[in-house]
Amino acid sequence: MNTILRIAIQKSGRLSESSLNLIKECGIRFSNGGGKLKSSSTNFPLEFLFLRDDDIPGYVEDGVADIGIVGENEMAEKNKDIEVVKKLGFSKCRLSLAIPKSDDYNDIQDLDGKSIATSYPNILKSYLAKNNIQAEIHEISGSVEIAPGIGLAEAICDIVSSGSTLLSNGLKEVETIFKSEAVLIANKTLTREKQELVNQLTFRMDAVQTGKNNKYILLNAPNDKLEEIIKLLPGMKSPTVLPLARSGWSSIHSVITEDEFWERIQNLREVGAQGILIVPIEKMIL
Ligand code: PRT
Ligand code: ZN
Repeated sequence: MNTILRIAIQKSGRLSESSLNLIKECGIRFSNGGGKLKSSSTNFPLEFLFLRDDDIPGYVEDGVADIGIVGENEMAEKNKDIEVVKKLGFSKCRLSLAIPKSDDYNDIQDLDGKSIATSYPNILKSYLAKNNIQAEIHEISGSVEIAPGIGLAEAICDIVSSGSTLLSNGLKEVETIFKSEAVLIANKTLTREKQELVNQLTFRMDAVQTGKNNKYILLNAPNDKLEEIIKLLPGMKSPTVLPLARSGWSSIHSVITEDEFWERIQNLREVGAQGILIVPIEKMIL
């Protein structure tokens, strides 16, 4: 029988769309309409299970799913015996402690003896223990940000992204205790055949991610500036240099990372680059 890999994806929520987009960008076709619980790919041996994110680490540990996509926060909280295959770079957020805006705060000692509401009791417990803080943890499953306002707790520990939820609830962020992004997780006892499918999938994911982190750059420059420009654009091996129809000029093609992009463009203009074109890269294999 042909081996089929099972992936658990969040059914609906903040991880769903980006998870499915990543799989589509890997060239894997499937249908996920109609709120189905399961689906299969038509061109890759992959079966999808659509679940609540809270259940994904457990299902991957049990082998109901072979791999899954979850936030690192959920994975750390559930503390299952699973493997992180790779970080996926989306759904970035942090787990932070926050208190009412008007309360004084100097350091973590100020939370000693206080009550803290959270949906992440395990991560919070270990953070407090590491810092020798005794606090009463109230585990609640949602709307944590309203806890101080209704008198349930004096502080909260919750996921923060833009910070606007804290702000609109009269709270201020005082400590970041955990940083998170989406990760691909896997069962630790996959068969060799399934591991091979995971390798094929992560090879494609790497190509998509590397493509996103880089841009293709084309520019024109006078030949006497080529050396300086090449120093600024090392490229994958070295840049391509092609002569222009106009004598004394060349076209230079290379790859540039997203992080250093604006600084490099500035430097390139300063040394005489003209007609700079930047093109997105769909996939990049190093
Ligand atoms: O139904 P299911 O259990 O599957 O989903 P869920 O409601 O538990 O999770 P969901 O979809 O809200 O989030 C899934 C994952 O996305 C989380 O586990 C995090 O890893 C990640 N993530 C990224 C976030 C956020 N950003 C985020 N902003 N998860 C939650 N939030 C919430 C936070 O709880 C708070 O209420 O957004 C609010 C804060 O956002 P800002 O922008 O106002 O700071
Ligand atoms: Zn959840």
